Amino acid sequence: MFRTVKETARAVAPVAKRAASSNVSQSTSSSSSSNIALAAAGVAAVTALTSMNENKKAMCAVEPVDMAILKELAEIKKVLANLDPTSKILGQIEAGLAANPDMIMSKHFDLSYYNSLSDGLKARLLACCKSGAENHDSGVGVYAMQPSDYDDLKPYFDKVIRDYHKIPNEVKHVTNWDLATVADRLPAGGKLDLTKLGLGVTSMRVRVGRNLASYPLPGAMTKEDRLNMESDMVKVFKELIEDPAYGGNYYSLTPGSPYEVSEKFYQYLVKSHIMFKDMAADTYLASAGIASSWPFGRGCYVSADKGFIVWVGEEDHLRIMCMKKATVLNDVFDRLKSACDTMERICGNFAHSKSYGYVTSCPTNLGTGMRASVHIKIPKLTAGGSDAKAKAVARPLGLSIRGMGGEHTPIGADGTVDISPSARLQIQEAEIICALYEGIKNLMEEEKKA
Ligand code: ADP
Ligand code: CIR
Repeated sequence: MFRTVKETARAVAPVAKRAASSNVSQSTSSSSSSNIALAAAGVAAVTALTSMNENKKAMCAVEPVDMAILKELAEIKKVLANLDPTSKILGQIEAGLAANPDMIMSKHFDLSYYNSLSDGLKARLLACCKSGAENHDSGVGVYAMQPSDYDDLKPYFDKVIRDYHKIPNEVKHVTNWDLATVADRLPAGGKLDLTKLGLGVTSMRVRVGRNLASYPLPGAMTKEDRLNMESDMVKVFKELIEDPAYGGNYYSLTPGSPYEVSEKFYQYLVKSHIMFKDMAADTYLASAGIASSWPFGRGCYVSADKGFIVWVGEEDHLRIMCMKKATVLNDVFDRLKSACDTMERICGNFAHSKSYGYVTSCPTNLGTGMRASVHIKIPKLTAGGSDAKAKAVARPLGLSIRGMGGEHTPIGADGTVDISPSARLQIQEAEIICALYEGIKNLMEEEKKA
């Protein structure tokens, strides 16, 4: 083993050296495939070196470490890190795998597939992988940049998607909102009534992520794209505002927009769970380019009764949602279906993939793009202020636990959490809302037992 590693390091060292010097002497924007291959060889050399170094104590009885190679390769590593962006990101992906072997992006990044691509597709793949390359604590680490990325880079994305969504075979996603098709899972009368589970008025929300086929996905949008898309959406919202079934207002964060709101009002909207948080603070979204040009092109439409909301310019072009403090889940689900139909009629078809359903920036949201959640109190499962036990109990029930302000926020001091079915892909919309109802029932039983 030691000999093999060392031999590898020896074999690739001259190649890596050439990579370093050839890149240094060339323009920094060079990304020719030969440079990439050389840089990749450099990265391999560094990996071999690292492994060799780690093993040196155990192996020194066999043969001492060659300090000259060690020094030489450390220098190459430094040069590679400052080379053209292509070499840099390949090195970051490699380092990401070492730092976090479970990260889905780097786990499935296959250099031979990458090398088989055209220069254009290579650049597109690396752009998708940038977030995980720069944030080694990512769980997924990859965001699509164009609606067509999932299909054009299918050999890579299919592995990522099947791994995250735990789909062993070919993905076959079907869109179906019709609750009549899941009648066997509904209580008699078809109502998903939370009072039957012992709950009172509950804060419920169902959202879907949607993207317009005519723009790049948020990670690749220019400031101009963002402003143009917001203008297109303002035309759509004007139609809704004139419709008595919707009414309401559009609130923009774009400086100078006729719909611009004050910082104070924006904070009120965030606190009221109506508007999204400052994305620039999210390092995953920032690395992906999704948070770029903040706050330009960002805003939200709110219906007159505040129950129907559309976010513009967050992780997806649109997040369309219905919210209500009520007792029957069907209310928000049925209203969202009808509102999505209205939106799609006005906006034109949303970006869609034959294999993966509705296209979203993050592969975790593909398919339905739907998250259906309620805020419920589980003080025993969250005793001591930690959500660890609640998460451990919720996972096998197919539920995710989030904080009161959404993802990556703390749970309520009184033990209130946000719960939602985790599945988004190869599950139908109608099944998700049933899964939420069943999940609430199961989690409350666990709370009683705790
Ligand atoms: P998303 O659900 O779109 O993935 P987040 O988890 O960040 O994004 O949540 C977005 C906002 O929606 C947050 O302010 C969160 O508190 C709010 N929210 C989510 N579910 C509910 C709910 N059932 N009731 C009230 N607010 C909710
Ligand atoms: C990660 O990989 O951990 C982040 N990119 C977040 C992934 C979760 N998905 C999401 O927020 N839509």
